[in-house]
Amino acid sequence: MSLCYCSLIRLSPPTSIHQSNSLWAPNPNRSIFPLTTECSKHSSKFEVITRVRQQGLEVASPEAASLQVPVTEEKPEVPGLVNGVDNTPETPNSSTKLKKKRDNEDSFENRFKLCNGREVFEEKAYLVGVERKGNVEDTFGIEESLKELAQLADTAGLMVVDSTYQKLASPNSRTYIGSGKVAEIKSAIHALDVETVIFDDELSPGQLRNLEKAFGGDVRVCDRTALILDIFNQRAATHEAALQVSLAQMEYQLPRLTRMWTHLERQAGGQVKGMGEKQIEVDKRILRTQIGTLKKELDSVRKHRKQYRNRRFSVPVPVVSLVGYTNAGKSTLLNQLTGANVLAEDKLFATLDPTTRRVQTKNGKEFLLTDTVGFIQKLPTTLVAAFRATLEEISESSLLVHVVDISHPLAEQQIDAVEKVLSELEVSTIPKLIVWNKVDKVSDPQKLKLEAEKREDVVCISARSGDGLQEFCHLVQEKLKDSMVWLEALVPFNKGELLSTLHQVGMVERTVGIYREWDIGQGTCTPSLRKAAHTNEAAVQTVTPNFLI
Ligand SMILES: Nc1nc2c(ncn2[C@@H]2O[C@H](COP(=O)(O)OP(=O)(O)OP(=O)(O)O)[C@@H](O)[C@H]2O)c(=O)[nH]1
Ligand SMILES: [Mg+2]
Repeated sequence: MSLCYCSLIRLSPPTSIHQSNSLWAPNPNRSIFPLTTECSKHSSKFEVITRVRQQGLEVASPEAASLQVPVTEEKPEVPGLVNGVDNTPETPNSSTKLKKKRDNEDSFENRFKLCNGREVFEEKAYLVGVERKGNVEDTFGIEESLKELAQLADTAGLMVVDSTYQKLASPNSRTYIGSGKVAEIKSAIHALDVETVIFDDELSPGQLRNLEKAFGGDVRVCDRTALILDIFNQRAATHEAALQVSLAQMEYQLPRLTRMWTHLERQAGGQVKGMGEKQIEVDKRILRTQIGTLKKELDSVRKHRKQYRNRRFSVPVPVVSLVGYTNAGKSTLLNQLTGANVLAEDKLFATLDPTTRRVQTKNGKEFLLTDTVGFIQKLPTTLVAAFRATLEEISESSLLVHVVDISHPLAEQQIDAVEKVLSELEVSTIPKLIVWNKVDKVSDPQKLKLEAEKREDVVCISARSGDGLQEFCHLVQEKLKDSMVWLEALVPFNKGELLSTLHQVGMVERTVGIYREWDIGQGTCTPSLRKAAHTNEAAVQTVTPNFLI
């Protein structure tokens, strides 16, 4: 695996978005001119940044005046160096320059921050979106979508300095946005010293290439998918998650390999046309081989996990999966109910790997509760599919608990986005319970609770304070009951301990006595129970409800 990684890094151009583990390291190809506190030369630039940093992200609408920041060609000051020794005389002018250089260095230092347990360079990012005219499917609205993109960028360790969008009937096939907008963004990003431009939708390989060309060589261009992949890459904690992310990144990278070899043609003055093309083919082949190796490794890791899961299923406790929009409070709920110590924080995609814990309710019943990766709008299903572990947990559940951050202004839209992913994953048939979480954050919790009561399968909770959790557990039991089948079980005298297991995993309506011998009447039990009785293997599975059938 490490071999794959190394060669992947070698393959990637320094400006590529998907460099494993070093994605947001400073771009080695560019000199970074961090903000200075001097307002003379860069006064307009300084104002823009402080406004953004003080008030959070502001979305510049197309109607709003575009950033009128003059494009100032900055040249790095190179003091006179002889044999590495600074021999520049200390004139008042040069001391100002030195001070400025020192300020720059300080500012550069300040841009390293701890993100997901690693020190990363906080690149400046500029966000771009497209509002599609008359598109009813864009329920989020462009400004909200860009705010969410800003949260994603923040989670990835970037500093968002500004954003903009354009209203279009459909995205431009060559550059996603119109040429006028490209020029406007180009001048803004150069004035703001932006290192990365992030687009809110997935860009085609051609669009990516054209935009990078238009903005200039040292500005990275990436899209929402690449950003999410980077967050996944930073946060993958288990071996399987790391493999999954690498695979998803390589598959994303494959069609986008083209641009990094164009420099060969440029260097050769266009005389060896096709040279880059051949190299691309070689690289694609290498990448495909790496993808194949990764898939094999993933298969073997999954086999191991499957064995573990099968062992888990030998104790037939129903599995309840928490699904929902990212940041809805799934992990907080798991932690509250089970005392698990899953990372729960106000960041997108805090959870990547499913965690399962046993929940013991007050009436002695048990179920397994699984926390899963959150969903997000505009999430390519192929990316969700990469998280097979999560999918397996979801598809093998007896019940899905859809956790909703009801205090979020776009709760309805988030619900729709989650439902869309669930239907794409073909798990819509699994019974569902809706949980309106974070009721402590809404202005009128009482009104909300009344509203929830009117609806079927909705319960209001605060995972943080614990409010409503008892009712939640009760409803989970009720919903699980719906998915059970009726059966009569005759428990042999010498297997009396099975009764307590039955009470744990099923809902025992009536116990009429314990029989001394096996006496299974026709039609009173499942064929598997009868078989078990005859072979005297009173395995629990044979007498549990249909979540095992
Ligand atoms: N006020 C309030 N905050 C909550 C509640 N539940 C969760 N939170 C907060 O919401 C944020 C996200 O919570 P998580 O539990 O990490 O959310 P998640 O759904 O697991 O998120 P992902 O793993 O990113 O998909 C954290 O800051 C929690 O403290 C709640 O009931 N009330
Ligand atoms: Mg979580």
